[in-house]
Amino acid sequence: MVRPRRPLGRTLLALPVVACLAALALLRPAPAEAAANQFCSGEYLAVGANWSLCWEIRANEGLAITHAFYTVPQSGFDRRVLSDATVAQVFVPYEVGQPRYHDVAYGLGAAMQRLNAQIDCPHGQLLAGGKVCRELEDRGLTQRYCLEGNCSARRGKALVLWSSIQTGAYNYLQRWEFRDDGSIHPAMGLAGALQFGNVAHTHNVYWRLDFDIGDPEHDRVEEFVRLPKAGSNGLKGVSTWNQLLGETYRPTELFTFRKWRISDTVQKNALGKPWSYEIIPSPGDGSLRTNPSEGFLRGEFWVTRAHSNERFVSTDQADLLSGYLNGEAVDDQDLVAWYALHAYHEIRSEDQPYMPVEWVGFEARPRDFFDQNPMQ
Ligand SMILES: [Cu+2]
Repeated sequence: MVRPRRPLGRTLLALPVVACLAALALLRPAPAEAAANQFCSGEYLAVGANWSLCWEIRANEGLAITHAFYTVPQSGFDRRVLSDATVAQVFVPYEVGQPRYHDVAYGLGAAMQRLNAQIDCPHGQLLAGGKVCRELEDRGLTQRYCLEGNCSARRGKALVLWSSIQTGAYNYLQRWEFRDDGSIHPAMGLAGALQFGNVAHTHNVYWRLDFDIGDPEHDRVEEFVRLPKAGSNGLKGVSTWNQLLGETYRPTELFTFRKWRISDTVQKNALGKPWSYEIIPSPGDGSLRTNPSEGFLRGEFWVTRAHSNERFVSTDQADLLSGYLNGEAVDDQDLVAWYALHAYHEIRSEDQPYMPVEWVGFEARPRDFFDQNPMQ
């Protein structure tokens, strides 16, 4: 089975299916705080689990989140978190050197498959002609507190949008999960059948996240580091956040608990701490480094100034992401965070005849975005 290949020029110029909605959003003034229904309506508006979202299908990136607000109607809480969240590449090189697939360049949106209401989306609604499932999921126990034998507990909810994309023999499940605690869980499910039998390969999934916490401007990016305290014989530790001052890339580093956050330089919570969202690497994730022609593999986290024409990581011919690093300052600006996960696929017997779904995903969660746990 051969994957569909598309000419570079055509794929990169493809317009969103609901371009008219995006155009409408551009025409309206963007208030610092306003629910997503200011920007979209009908099936493109998803509401639940304290979130209001706008979404669309794009030819290249597939299912895209175009606005995300954390919204609690009862209390009037209504605050922007994201303005644009997409999958910016799924790069799949095989260990024998070839092929090296750049699936977003070929078009995830064009390869979306219809879902089955009973099996794929039993508790939700099928949208976009059956290509998108919107569900409000029970996500299990989220709190439990006991005092003198009296216990209280609560279960959580998540607003989920997902779709199924055929890439050769594979099926990707593109999933966006927004939880009632304010956390966001982007994920890609690897499913379908093996493309080439017993040939190991990696699935390098890149997300592009335009965090606009409170408003689109005034973003800052910081990196967390934890080190043993000098002179403590390893028994004490110290940690801090270091600001990244220019466009850059950073590799994952699990032994210092490295993670990143995007914060607002103006807005602070009731404790005087800046509103922020942090990206938590998945502990089981690895890394892949090849050669300079695939420079986008140098780091897992990238930060760039937000430019609407900088949307993709790579094509068959080019390392685009590295080209976006051109020395622009990233303090107090509108920024985009890029985050990559690498799934090493060592073939196992259980991958035949159809693979069990394997999820590749991470968490972006609020840090001082609220004054306290928002689910009280
Ligand atoms: Cu695989």
